Amino acid sequence: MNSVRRALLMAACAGMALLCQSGSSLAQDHSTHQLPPDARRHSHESAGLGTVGQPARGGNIDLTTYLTTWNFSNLPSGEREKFYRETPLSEGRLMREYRFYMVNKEIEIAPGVVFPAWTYNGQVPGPTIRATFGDRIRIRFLNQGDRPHTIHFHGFHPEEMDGSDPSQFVLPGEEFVYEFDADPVGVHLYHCHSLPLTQHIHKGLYGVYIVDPKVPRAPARELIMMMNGFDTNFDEENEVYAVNTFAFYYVHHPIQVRKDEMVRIYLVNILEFDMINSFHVHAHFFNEFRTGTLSVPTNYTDTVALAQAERSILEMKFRYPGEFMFHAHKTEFAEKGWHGMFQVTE
Ligand SMILES: [Cu+2]
Repeated sequence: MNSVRRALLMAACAGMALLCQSGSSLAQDHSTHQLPPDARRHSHESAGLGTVGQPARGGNIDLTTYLTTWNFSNLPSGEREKFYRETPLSEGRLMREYRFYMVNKEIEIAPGVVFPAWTYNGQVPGPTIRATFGDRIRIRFLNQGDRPHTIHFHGFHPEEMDGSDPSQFVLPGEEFVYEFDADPVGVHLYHCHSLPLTQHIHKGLYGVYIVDPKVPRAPARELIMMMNGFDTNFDEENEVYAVNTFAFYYVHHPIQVRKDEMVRIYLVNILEFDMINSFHVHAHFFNEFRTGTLSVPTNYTDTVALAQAERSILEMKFRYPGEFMFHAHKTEFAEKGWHGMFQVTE
């Protein structure tokens, strides 16, 4: 292709990424002779729905594993006990004990884009905590960072467990033990509450906290999604948006589900700087249980909007096999990384 035609195509594609699949693949004439087997998805990517390239540097956990991991269930036996232990209490309750540590760590948030994160246990989002209503939760938190940090939980707890007053900030090298009952039922979150708060949150110190009802919810394929973003140039605006940290990760690694099976999504918005975030799924509708606190759905829809710290449980069944997008319905966020795919099989 001559360079003038290529430049014209690329200019047109920059303005109309969604409409330029054929033009875009022509523009990438070096690679057309080696199209990967899943050409359809890759045509999405070359059309602008996704990054060019794959994670190389890493520094974070496996984000497909993250979707279905709670209470350190991703760790092999022997390793897991260093971070999580459960002991029976009276009346069927469990004591759930966790080890959390804060550590500064560079993580990759888009191919080749490394972010100097502040993390719980070396991962963003932090480890998911999950308990049954009434269980006792005890978290031993060690600050291995270089400034004061805390863990502030959403949910009931006494004042001294709130982690928000400067007198409760955990200094570098020090340890604090948070302890409270799992209450109320729902999908909640935790985050650092040190000052300045915007910085301590958007740098990566947050995670999901789920409280199950005593009578368990119906069996389902359960997925954890935290909508987040990253300010890579410190201008108090996000340059990269995602669900679960890495831009377009689930475009490259579609989430596998079965047609007609119940899919339950624990959705949390922790996005800093922007007023609102949203979740939209293509071609299907879901029941929404806002905050997950009530047993009846509060909405039946294909799009939800959440302010920071708002969250919802979404339950849906895919009626059709195939590939279906899910993304922020704030188009800017979708184009900057908050975009994924479900792959539905029979
Ligand atoms: Cu902090």
